Amino acid sequence: MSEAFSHIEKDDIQYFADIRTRVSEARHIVLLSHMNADGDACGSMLGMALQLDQAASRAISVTPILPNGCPRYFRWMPEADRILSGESQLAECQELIAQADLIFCLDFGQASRIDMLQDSLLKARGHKVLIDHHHNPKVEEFDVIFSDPSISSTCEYVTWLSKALFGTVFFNADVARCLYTGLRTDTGGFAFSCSQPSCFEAAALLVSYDIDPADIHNRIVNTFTINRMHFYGFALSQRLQVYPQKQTALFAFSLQDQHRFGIGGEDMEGLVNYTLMMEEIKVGALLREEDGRTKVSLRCKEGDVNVLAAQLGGGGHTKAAGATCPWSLAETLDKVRQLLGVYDLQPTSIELNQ
Ligand SMILES: [Mn+2]
Repeated sequence: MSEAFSHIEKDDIQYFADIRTRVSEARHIVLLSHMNADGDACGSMLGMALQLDQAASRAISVTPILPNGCPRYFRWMPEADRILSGESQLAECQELIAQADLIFCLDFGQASRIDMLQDSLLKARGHKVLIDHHHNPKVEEFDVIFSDPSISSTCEYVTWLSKALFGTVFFNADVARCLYTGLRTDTGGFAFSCSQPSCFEAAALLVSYDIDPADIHNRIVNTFTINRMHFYGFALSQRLQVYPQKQTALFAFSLQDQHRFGIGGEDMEGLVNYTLMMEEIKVGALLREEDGRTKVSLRCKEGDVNVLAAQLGGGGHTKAAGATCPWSLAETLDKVRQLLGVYDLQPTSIELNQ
């Protein structure tokens, strides 16, 4: 293995002794990740929590918290049942955040990404350590920042940072399964965001703890309900708008579309990537109506959708970004079509042979 933590900057090392001391002296540790958690959010939080259980000798509690809980697709992860939900256990989460000595913030760069827990985090007296790979973190909201958009995933970052902090003494199969999951999901199965060797070095290190990548693949990918599969068919045949002249495609779903199939936001995870499966399409979007607002996901093969997302009040990565817009589906669709330069165009119609 080459330089074990090539991403860990020399400047970062000054913080390690302090963090180790804080971990060993903490009584209450909280780990937080973002709303609508993905594999990287759940994996980095649990992978870190399982190590802190062992490292924090005096800790009374080590508590992972997600704003709207652990999604169904990731409940198989080791100790996922420990994750508290801000939505259904708000008072308990607020109290834990308030009394925490140490708070690890994983896979998000600004407090607004944790929704109803935002104020609790901003008011908390505990030492806030950010570990993240999104663009433009709000540095004033955290005490120590480990943030690098060139890293594949927060799980990779946690792999190298925890190795730098504790060595690999707390690594085991459970930790490795959690961290491998985020590495796997944030790179689309090692397809993108993995041009740096360190991504594969992290994967190699984690696989050496006797985990089964094929089993993790099945648990992540082959999870569709029958309704979700029918919804994908409906989405592709009825809701896909293609603008070849602008190399752009998008989906837009009303609340009614979602109710009809009995599916929610987590069921659409990954659907936006279907736009990019068309050879000529370079930019894809997915709009999903929620109560009183519309979520937008953006993807691209070339260019920078983080810039587009920023114009909608959101952000993310260069090739994958998103925004939560306070407008109706129709209004948001107008704005997105303007941003993508397809406002005056008609989408292609499906051409079928007779
Ligand atoms: Mn991530």
